Amino acid sequence: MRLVIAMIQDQDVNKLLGVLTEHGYFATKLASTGGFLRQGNTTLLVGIDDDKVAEVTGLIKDTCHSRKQLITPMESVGRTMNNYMPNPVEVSVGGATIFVVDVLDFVKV
Ligand code: 2BA
Repeated sequence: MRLVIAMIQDQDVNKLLGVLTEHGYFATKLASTGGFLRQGNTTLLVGIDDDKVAEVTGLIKDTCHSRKQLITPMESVGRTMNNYMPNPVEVSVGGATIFVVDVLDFVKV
């Protein structure tokens, strides 16, 4: 068994949970925060059989979109400087960051 851990943008969550459920997958949604932007995102946990990894990662890829976001560099590193206002920088966020890990044991009681 494998555990898919997917960090996605909040805007894609409802659609992706619908797609996963339609295809018969169980998922858990966790509220998370990106370490760089310090903004809310969503982490999904999806436990699946080994042979379903390609299908699940494909569904995530098809559903989650990349978006551009403007950030002020000093905000992202948590520093402040008087009278210094750096130009905003554009970063591309998503579609999704996906980890697939082996599951040693899976029990439902
Ligand atoms: P954040 O950490 O808020 O990162 C948002 C976006 O900022 C990233 O998009 C990337 O384009 C940029 N970014 C992040 N760290 C950077 C850095 N050190 N230098 C320059 N640019 C940087 P994505 O790569 O699509 O990541 C979206 C979210 O997925 C991340 O939000 C984070 O919550 C998660 N994530 C991405 N890679 C990860 C990893 N290796 N481990 C754990 N979480 C990760």
